[in-house]
Amino acid sequence: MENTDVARILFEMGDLLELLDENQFKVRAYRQAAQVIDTLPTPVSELVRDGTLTALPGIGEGIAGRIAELVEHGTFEEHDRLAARVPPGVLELLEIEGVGPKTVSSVWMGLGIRDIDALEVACRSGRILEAPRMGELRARAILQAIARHRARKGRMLLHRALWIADEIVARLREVHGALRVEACGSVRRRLETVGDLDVLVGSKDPGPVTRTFVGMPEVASVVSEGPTKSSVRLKVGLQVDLRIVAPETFGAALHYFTGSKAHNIALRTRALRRGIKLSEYGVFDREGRRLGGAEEKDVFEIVGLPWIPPEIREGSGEIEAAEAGKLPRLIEEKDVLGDMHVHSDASSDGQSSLDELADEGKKLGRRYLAITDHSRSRPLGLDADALRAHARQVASVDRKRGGRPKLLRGVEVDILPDGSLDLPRDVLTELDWVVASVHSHFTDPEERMTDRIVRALESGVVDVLGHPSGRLIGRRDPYAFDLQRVIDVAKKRGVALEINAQPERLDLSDKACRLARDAGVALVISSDSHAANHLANLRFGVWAARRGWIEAGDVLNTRPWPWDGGERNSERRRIHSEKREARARGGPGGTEGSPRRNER
Ligand code: DGT
Ligand code: CA
Ligand code: CA
Ligand code: ZN
Repeated sequence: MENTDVARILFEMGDLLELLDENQFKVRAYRQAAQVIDTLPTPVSELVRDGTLTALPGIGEGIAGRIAELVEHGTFEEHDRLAARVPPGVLELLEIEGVGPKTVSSVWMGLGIRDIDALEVACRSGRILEAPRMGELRARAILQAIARHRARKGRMLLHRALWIADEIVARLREVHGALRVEACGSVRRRLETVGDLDVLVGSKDPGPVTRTFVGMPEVASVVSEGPTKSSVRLKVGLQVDLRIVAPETFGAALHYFTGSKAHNIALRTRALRRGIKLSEYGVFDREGRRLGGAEEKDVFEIVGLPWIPPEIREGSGEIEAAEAGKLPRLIEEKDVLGDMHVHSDASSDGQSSLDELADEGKKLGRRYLAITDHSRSRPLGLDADALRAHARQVASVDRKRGGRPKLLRGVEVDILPDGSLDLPRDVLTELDWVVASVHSHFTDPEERMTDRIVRALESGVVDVLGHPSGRLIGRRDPYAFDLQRVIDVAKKRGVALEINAQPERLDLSDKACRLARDAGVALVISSDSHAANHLANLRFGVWAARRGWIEAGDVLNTRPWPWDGGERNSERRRIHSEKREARARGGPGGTEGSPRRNER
């Protein structure tokens, strides 16, 4: 059992207990345990085996016993007993944003609402107003949240889908006669969520490939099975489409099934104008003679274009850019030298010590890590004195380790509802790096939220705006704010915008990255790690950046630290923004006149 599965069931325990109005201490205990397990760097099964579970913060004998039972049997007795008392549809109500256990329990017990459909009907008819603390505004908000819940259902976050895709690809590669195996579709384009997986195999002998595919242990049901095309539904709910093609058409099929559909149509149209026919079976001339198709690059070559990276194949100007020789040279993970948003166990939700973080960072080849724990408004966040002491600790660990990687003294300071910062200026200016983020009052109206962020950016002590939109993909929409204005102010003030690489944030999003790039704003890609094993998530931020046409030069943490000789805040930023302006005017690496600029 994966840590995330264990955590999910523990979180569910908290919900079940709360719905059934059980002891609040117990509710909290399960949730805390879930949180700890969720961000644990080691497999929980190891701790069970070693009997060291109770060494974890907040895990007592009782819960440790249940976790052991869970790891061994996939469930535990108390959970099953509670779950049997709550209809599954009621539990699903909790997935709707803004609907907590109190509301669920009152509409379930009070109005007999047992699933989302019934909740929707009650919101529309106004019957919901009979529930306590319910008004028309809230009912309307719930209806919107139900719509969002339905829209995302069935799409999986990229990181989970990619993990599953890698397993399937690895398994099929072992099949005799499977000469080429690749995952294509949205997962290859690194879209932030994935509808289904598309796996392509090049083989002359499809039988064994198909048999292996439909017989995988993850398969819940076989949707269809045929010599060139099969589909299965996995136990986790995801559908996987398999295509098997002859090796000589593999490249053409890889291109076709990578998509996107919009890109395919645009490229095919361009090919047709040149008398070339593109399809998943190959590249052909007017007389139907095969011109190529074994390799994906053949497809581009024959239509007279350079190879276009999958991440930007969205039919949003990439073909025109390729035509004009103005494809961006997309940033790669190896370009990113450091990580600028890392939490340690000094603030409440961090799990790893400075040494553990540094060890893992070193393993991943990072040259510097900014340690950015939370400020005082967050639960157990640091006040001015605690932050000063923590910064000294960071510096001392850094000295002890000889700066490999270099540990920077930073903070993630809250932007308070009025736009002021959660710590005094003098503490902030002593640090190497200041991330400022919104963590509260997400429902402020757009203008107030924008003013709030702008005020923080204008403080002169902020280096980067953390997770700028506040979204949690599929769970929480971005708060209402004027992104373009934030971009403009960030640009003017020389403050960077973060590309937060947490798989469920990806914030800035791909689209927002492209807007920011067009405006010449400096970007920073950060993992926002809460445990050492999160540091590797940086790659998800790199992919979001690539989807946003970002090049290494757009991203500050592709440079060795100290950047530009280590000037503090405003000065350092001025230099960066001058360079970027020069580039935007068409200097080296300039992009003036490229389609993405004309597009606006
Ligand atoms: P998803 O699964 O919703 O996350 O997104 P995709 O892009 O993986 O979409 P999917 O699985 O429906 O199809 C995989 C690829 O196959 C798609 O990216 C492009 C190609 N494709 C599918 N339908 C069409 C079509 O009608 N025309 C063209 N030209 N290509 C298509
Ligand atoms: Ca797909
Ligand atoms: Ca598909
Ligand atoms: Zn944050």
